[in-house]
Amino acid sequence: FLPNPKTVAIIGCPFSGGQSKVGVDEGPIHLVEAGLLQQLAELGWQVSFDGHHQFEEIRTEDDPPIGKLKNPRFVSNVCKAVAHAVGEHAKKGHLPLTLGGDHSLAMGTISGTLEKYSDACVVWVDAHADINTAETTDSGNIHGMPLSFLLGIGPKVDEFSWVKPLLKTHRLVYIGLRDVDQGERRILKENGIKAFSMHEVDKYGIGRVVEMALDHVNPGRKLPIHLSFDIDALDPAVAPSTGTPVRGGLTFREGHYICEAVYETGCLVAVDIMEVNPSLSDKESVKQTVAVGCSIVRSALGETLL
Ligand code: Z70
Ligand code: MN
Ligand code: MN
Ligand code: MN
Repeated sequence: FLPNPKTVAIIGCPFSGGQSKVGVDEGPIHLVEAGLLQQLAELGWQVSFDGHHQFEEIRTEDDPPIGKLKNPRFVSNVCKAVAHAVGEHAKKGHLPLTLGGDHSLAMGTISGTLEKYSDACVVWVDAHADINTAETTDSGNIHGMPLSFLLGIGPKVDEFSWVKPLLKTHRLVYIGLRDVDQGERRILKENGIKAFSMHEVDKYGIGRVVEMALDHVNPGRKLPIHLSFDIDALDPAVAPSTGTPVRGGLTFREGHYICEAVYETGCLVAVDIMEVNPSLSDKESVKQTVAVGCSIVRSALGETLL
């Protein structure tokens, strides 16, 4: 799908409005400072980076909840800007790599991908399903909800009417789930959405899981793939610095294997790396998490293939 020479367009999104812990907005800055751009250049990519996105902040006082949704206008405006940025890069034939920031941003990134590739499928790697609706959410944190908007599931929220429900349920697959809310379980079941939880990773091994996941969303390996990777999919021993660590996660190799296998299809058109929070846990843990974030991205962009 991508022209040669391959260009990756980095979109740094220092944004934390989709959840309530401070610090996740510093994720992109740390990933870039750790040398991610040079590392991707060494892999043979042309790297384009226009600096981290500057968002016009809407303060919480000026952004009261809509129903249960917290910071709805701020999240909506930021995601809309990100959708535009991702869409423009994709239309130029570049591979947008979005550095989060919290996972509400995926409402923007996937909307942008679908603008250029309407038949794109999504591989969502996460401990969480992020598919709550305005009705089912307990927390009101929009980073737990992006997929319901992209799929058009649940009550319409005017503020998010710009999000076109272009993603089809059969074009979404999860890997790594282990902390799924009751309401989300019902949504997955009712909509027949394919999910490979940690149970399936144990049962079949990561090789078979990725093969089955790709067979489901991308049978002939002909469709474009958007990879959305929440760092909390990895075990907290591997990636401790994140807002909602959940034990029993993917090993270092399992996480990297997913990325390598997706790259190997030749169908990858966009990548998100989300929820790296450098303000949580000690300095060594932060360093480790940021380094893993960089190496996950390198694997997704072809590093480990001989
Ligand atoms: C919960 C919610 C979530 C990440 C937490 C948690 C969602 N299902 N996502 N941490 N990355 O609030 O909706
Ligand atoms: Mn570009
Ligand atoms: Mn997530
Ligand atoms: Mn998560």
